[in-house]
Parts: sequence; C-alpha cells; structure tokens
Amino acid sequence: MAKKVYFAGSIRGGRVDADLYRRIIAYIQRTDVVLTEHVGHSNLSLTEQGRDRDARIYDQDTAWLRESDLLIGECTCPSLGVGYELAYAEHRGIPCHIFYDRSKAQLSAMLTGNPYFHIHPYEREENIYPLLDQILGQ
Ligand code: 6IA
Repeated sequence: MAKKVYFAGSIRGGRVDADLYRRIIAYIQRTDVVLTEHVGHSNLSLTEQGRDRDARIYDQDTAWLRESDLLIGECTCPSLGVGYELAYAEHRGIPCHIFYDRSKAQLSAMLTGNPYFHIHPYEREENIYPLLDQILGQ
C-alpha cells in the first residue's frame, strides 16, 4: 500500500535547494503519496503572513505530520521549521529519515547525536534515489 510521506525542506530558512526538493518529491510520488508537495514549488511566498495565516499553516502541517507514515527531510539548508517538524515526528514515533549533502553542510549535533533519526549523508544527488527505494520499500 502507498505510504503517506511528510517531506520536510527549508522554506523561510532559504530556498537554495528548492529544485532538489521538487525532484525528490517527484521521485517519491512515483510510488507513494507526498502530503507536502508545496515544499518543492518554486514560487512560494517567503514573507511572514501574520500570526493568523501562519497558525493555519502550523495546524495543517502538524495534522499532516500526525497522519504521515514517515518523514523524509532534506536538511542541507538549515531550517528552524524542519528542526521543529523532526522533533514533533520523533515525539509521536513517526520514523524520520534525514538526508544532507556532506560536502555542503554539517548537520546539527541535535540530529546526528540522536539515535532515533536515520541519517543519510550523501555526496551526489544520484546517491539519494537508491536509498529512497530502500526506505519506501520497507
Ligand atoms: O522554517 P522554515 O520555513 O524553513 O520551515 C520549513 C518547514 O515548515 C517545511 O518542511 C514545511 O513543512 C513547513 N512550512 C513552513 N512554511 C510553510 C508554508 N508557508 N506552507 C506550508 N508549510 C510550511 C506558506 C507557503 C504557502 C503560500 C504555500
């Protein structure tokens, strides 16, 4: 049965990897359901929208997290929101897989130091996809 995947990637933390997010999301969608397809969109509004609008984003995203079978995060570009989502998912026992390009970033010790998280450092984008096959095939 298709899994529900919460894909987490930086939005207000910076959109330098937005195209990579879009490609990863498209790959996952070949076999499974991505609840957060918008994270890969190129034309997201990055400006703060006010507390009410942001409260709706928070409510929707945390509802999707609770519904998800697993979280896949691309963490090369640091993001407070992604860090929060990882802790939220851990608290609810949702499996979390974290990808990052080790030639571009060093991950926070709060992630690498926590054995709960499955950490996947990579050096080339093409290394990501076979790992996704393994994770989604489980
Ligand atoms: O702190 P960041 O903004 O970098 O946090 C990014 C993470 O928080 C992503 O994994 C998203 O799941 C979530 N997130 C942050 N901002 C939004 C958002 N903004 N919409 C949905 N999820 C968000 C509004 C964009 C909208 C106009 C499509």
